[in-house]
Amino acid sequence: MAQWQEVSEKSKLHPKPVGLVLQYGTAGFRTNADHLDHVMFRMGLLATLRSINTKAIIGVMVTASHNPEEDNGVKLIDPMGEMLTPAWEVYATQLANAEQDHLITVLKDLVQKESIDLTNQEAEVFVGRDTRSSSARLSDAVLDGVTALDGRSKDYGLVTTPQLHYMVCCCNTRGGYGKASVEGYYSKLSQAFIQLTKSAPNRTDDQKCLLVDGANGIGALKLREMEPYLQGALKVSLFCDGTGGKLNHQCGADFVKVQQNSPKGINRCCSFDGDADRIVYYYSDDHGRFHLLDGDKIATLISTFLKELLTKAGLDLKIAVVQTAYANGSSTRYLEDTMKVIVRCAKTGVKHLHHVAQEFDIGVYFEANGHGTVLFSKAAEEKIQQLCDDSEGERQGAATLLKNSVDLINQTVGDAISDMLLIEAILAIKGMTVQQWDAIYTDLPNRQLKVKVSDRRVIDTKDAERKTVSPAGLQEAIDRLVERHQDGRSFVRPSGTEDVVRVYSEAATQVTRLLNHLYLNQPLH
Ligand code: 16G
Ligand code: ZN
Repeated sequence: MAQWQEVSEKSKLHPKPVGLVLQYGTAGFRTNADHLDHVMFRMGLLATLRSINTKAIIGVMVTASHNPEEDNGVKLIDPMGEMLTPAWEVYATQLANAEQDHLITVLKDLVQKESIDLTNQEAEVFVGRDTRSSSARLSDAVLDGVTALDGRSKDYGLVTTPQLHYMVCCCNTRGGYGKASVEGYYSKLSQAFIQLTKSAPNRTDDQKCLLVDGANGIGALKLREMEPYLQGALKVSLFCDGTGGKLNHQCGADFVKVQQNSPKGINRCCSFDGDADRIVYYYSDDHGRFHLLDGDKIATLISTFLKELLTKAGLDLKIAVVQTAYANGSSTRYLEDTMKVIVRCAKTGVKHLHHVAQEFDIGVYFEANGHGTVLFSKAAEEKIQQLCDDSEGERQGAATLLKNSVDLINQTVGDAISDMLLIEAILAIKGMTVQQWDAIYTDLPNRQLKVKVSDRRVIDTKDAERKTVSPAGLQEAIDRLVERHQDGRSFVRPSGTEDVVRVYSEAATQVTRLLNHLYLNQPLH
């Protein structure tokens, strides 16, 4: 077929380095930008086939998120704005690793397995990219791949990852989710924010001002673009805005979370990551001590707010919080015991949390690292809308706040800009300072480290990564250590993005065994 001939010819312009093996990991492909040209071309091909297969628009985002500027990556977005379905991740890996003369065979195999009819089929792919210097040429390679299979493409250029998810969802729902343009995104979110904060008429200037660390990335650029739409309802002071520093270098959500340190000594502040799908908050207290409000604290604030509104509105909707094994034990305990909300644990990676959150009327999901959002079922959205129309007084007030929250939240994926606006609105409506928010519960002291091993795949886990099943004896050894510490908890899991094993542990205190031995006369072993 002429089509295969063209793909074969074009693929020679994007040659694969012989022997290079990459994997479609937790959030797509990620590695040094110099090794990705062939992967991008092939993901253009894959997205086109997926578009024919689903009869919908598919997104391709070029970014390596919080990783260093020298890296890059790519991930595909499925029709409703969610992550690519796992079966196709396998195809993505096969395609990326096919040697040059096998590429067409692998493609034909896929077409056959998925019964894709290539004759007279329309395909459309949306492409977006972050601010990395390599991103423009790499997204051109994606576009080449789409064209090679006669697909149509729309290049959104510089956008945040969540913005591209939003565009895909808007178009596939024929405008049902919003207008598929950056202006549409800014208007939808800003209007909802302005409406929400009308419920807090006495906001002080202090409450209206927020310091934002843009990780020297796309989030800074887009937030600046959005500011006029907010009409002064939020005054953002941006730093690490990409005008001087390097992407993600000593700034951004991952740096702040991992280093537990702020890029500057400051009051209420938040940090985005390199593609603006993560956010963490923090402040320094009077003694200059740094306080982090991570994804767990964010999930607590949001779920508390929503639960209170449900009660006021008299709406019987099932709300749950989805966390990962990294969630601080204090947050889980607070949510279950004090807030009385259902808490579920999912495997690391947004797609896993998203999936579990879909089981509830309202599913709030956040990873401790700040990636998360809220999902509302269709039925929940309809009930909220109905109550806005049919009720009055306090019930209607609560329903309207719920409705505006739905509009402000980007339900396709975690979105730093949308999350930030929601948090700012909640703090304003509840008249809460960042310190009061922080005091809702106190984190258990915890540590994380990564260990290089020769083969991380020897570690297999179960129970949402909280227990190991292999190698034999490892879980028993962890259990023996953990049971010696009050509120002790620890787990080991192979990373989905790096060739390392991650170790997490927490306990009620951080007093070392040596101190216990010296002062409390406890045995050292
Ligand atoms: C990816 C995930 C992030 C997860 C991290 C874990 C998405 C969009 N991103 O960055 O959510 O926390 O991987 O990395 O899903 P690890 O497996 O190396 O610990
Ligand atoms: Zn990210």
